[in-house]
Amino acid sequence: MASKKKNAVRGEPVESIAVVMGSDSDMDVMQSCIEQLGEFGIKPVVRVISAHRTPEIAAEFAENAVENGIKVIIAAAGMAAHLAGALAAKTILPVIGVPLISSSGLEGIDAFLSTAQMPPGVPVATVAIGKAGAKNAAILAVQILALSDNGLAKKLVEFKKAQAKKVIEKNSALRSRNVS
Ligand code: RP5
Repeated sequence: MASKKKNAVRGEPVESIAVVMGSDSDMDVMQSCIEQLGEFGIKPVVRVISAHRTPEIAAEFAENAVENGIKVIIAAAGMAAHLAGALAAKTILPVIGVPLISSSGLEGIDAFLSTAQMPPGVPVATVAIGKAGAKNAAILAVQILALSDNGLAKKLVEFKKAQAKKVIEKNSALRSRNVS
């Protein structure tokens, strides 16, 4: 399993996916990302790191991510959300950005634009604002790992089947209640 490999340098167990968020106030939403990863059997590295309040730690985390066995970084932040971009600037790993709704009153559009509008040469794979994006970030990260992990690829196939089954069941339930 990708998430249980040993660190080649220190011989410690390492996790393949990092979930980094700008503040502990982001945890409510990012919990759904962590739970979604858990459904695929992945326990991520989880950190609170701020691009603005702890820029040196953000740079250090990204610079050491490859050596620490991380393969995909999920970065979530609200307001002027530069975390995903700041991490992407310092690593060759794929970075998935999750824009979050904060108390700014802009419903996450501020974070969405800050995360998505990266200059050419430093991509951030930006997902939807909030909980849907948090969940999709987990699935996208698993899809990236599944390119070289058959076990995860099989789990993704099952996930898609289960998802489709739920929709078909909801449609049947609706029809049995004679909703035209
Ligand atoms: C961002 O500012 C964080 O990601 C969070 O969404 C927002 C507000 O942070 P707190 O003031 O709640 O720590 O950097």
